[in-house]
Parts: sequence; C-alpha cells; structure tokens
Amino acid sequence: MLLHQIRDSIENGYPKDTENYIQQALKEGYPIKRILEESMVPAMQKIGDLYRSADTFIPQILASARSMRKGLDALSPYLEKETDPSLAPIATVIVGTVAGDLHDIGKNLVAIMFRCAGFQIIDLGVDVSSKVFLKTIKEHPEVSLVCISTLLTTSMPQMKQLVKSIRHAFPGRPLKIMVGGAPVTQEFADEIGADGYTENAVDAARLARTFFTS
Ligand code: B12
Repeated sequence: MLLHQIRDSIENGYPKDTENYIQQALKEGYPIKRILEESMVPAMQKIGDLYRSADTFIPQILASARSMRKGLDALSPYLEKETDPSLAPIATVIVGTVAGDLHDIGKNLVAIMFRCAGFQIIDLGVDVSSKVFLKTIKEHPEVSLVCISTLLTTSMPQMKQLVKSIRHAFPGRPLKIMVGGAPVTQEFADEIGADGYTENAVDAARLARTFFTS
C-alpha cells in the first residue's frame, strides 16, 4: 500500500506526499532497496514513457522530478544508518552526467543503488566536463570505477570522447568505466570501449560488484 502511495505521489508530482510516505515506509521498516526498486524507479520510468508518447507536459515532468528529489533526500539519512561504517567500501566510484546534459534522476538512482550495495560514491553532479572527471580521478587514487550517464543523444559524442580521454590519461591504472542512460546501448558501450553497461540502476550495482568481488 505505502509503496503504491509513494509511486503515485511521484507520478502525480506531489513532493510533500512523497517525502511523508517515504518517511512512513522507513519507520515501518521497509528496506531502502525495496522502496527504490518497487516504487521510485518504476514511477520515473512511467513518466519517461508518457513523455515519449507526448501524454505528459513539462510542468508535470518537473513536478515528478521534484518529488523524486524530495524522496531521495528523505532516504539519505537512513542510507548512512544502513551502511556499516566498520566495513571497508567495495570500491570508490565517481558518478556524473556528461557535459551539456542536465538530467540527473537516473544518475542519482545509480549513485544511491551503489551506496546501498556498499560502494563509496563521489558524485560530480550534472554537466560535468572531461577536465573535471580527469582531475577528480587524478586527485583520488582510490577511485577504481567511473560511471558516466547521459540522457541526450547530442551528448553521446562527449561520452565517447570522455572514455577515450580517461583511457589515454591513465594508461596503467586499473580503472573500470561504466556508461548508461536512456539512449545508451550495449552496442554503443562496446563501440566506445566501456567496461560495462546496464539498462537500469539495480543491474548497474550488481554488475559493478562482479568487477570487484569475483
Ligand atoms: C525528466 C526529464 C527531463 C527533466 C530533467 C529533470 C532532472 N533533474 O533530471 C527536464 C524537464 C529538466 C528535462 C530537460 C530537457 N530534456 Co528531458 N527528459 C526527461 C524524461 C521525461 C525522463 C528522464 C528520466 O529522468 N527518466 C527516469 C530515469 C530513472 O531514467 P534514466 O535517466 O534513463 O536512468 C535509468 C537508466 O538509464 C540507468 N542509468 C542512468 N544513468 C546511468 C549511468 C550508468 C553508468 C549506468 C550503468 C546506468 C545508468 O539507470 C537509471 C535508473 O534505472 C526523458 C524521457 C525519457 N523517456 O527518458 C526526457 C528526455 C531525456 N529529455 C529530452 C530533451 C530533448 C530535453 C531538453 C533538451 C528539452 C528542452 N528542449 O529544453 C532538456 C535538456 C536540457 C539539458 N541540457 O540537459 C529528450 C532527449 C532526446 C534525445 N534524443 O536526446 C528525452 C528523451 C525526451 C524526448 N523523447 O524527447 N528533461
């Protein structure tokens, strides 16, 4: 019931309701992963599909995006509690949306699923230049995975260039690179030399674990 209410409040764009329902669900002991996988991710996927079929207008999308952000903010403090500080992180991961692209909902979901799975996250935000990606990788030798997101076909060349620049700048470093976002495909990921691609955030965290735990 609560999971449905969270989902509806995101789809209908009521941020306050999303926040309240999520807080209630957390108090009642729903695991974060379940809230994400069963209500938040499907809600945003539905909004995306409606947008594609021209049934949803920009104000409604923005309201849903605001609900999603409120929901993720409400989850954050609980995420800290669920993570055991005595356990070393599986790996440190940089996440960011490529230059020219301001979409961050999918990227934020990827970051939160990775944190749930035991990774340490450095979130660079949106519209991140290659320069900032490279500088951050250089300044953080503990980083062993870079996750790049894009929602715009016009930003896909930047993604390709970024993967190339990372490989070129850190030739001997065992860095894995994952790419994703709605227009990205496995074929494109292979073509640009990324180590991994998945269609959604849940599978992304699962795939990343296989890089470091097998
Ligand atoms: C919400 C939205 C917006 C919001 C963004 C709010 C925000 N804070 O992010 C607003 C209204 C601001 C917006 C703006 C624009 N948008 Co917009 N937007 C969307 C919409 C409807 C949903 C995107 C979304 O959040 N989906 C839900 C999330 C959960 O899915 P996701 O991002 O794909 O992420 C999942 C997976 O892809 C994966 N994933 C994501 N990143 C990564 C990374 C890695 C490493 C991995 C492994 C996996 C992974 O995991 C995620 C969770 O499961 C899409 C339509 C669609 N069907 O995608 C259009 C869409 C992306 N937008 C589009 C456009 C054109 C724009 C604008 C240019 C519109 C304009 N004329 O101004 C601007 C762009 C401005 C800019 N410079 O970035 C187009 C892009 C077309 C194209 N081919 O490039 C789309 C496809 C709509 C369309 N059909 O025309 N948009």
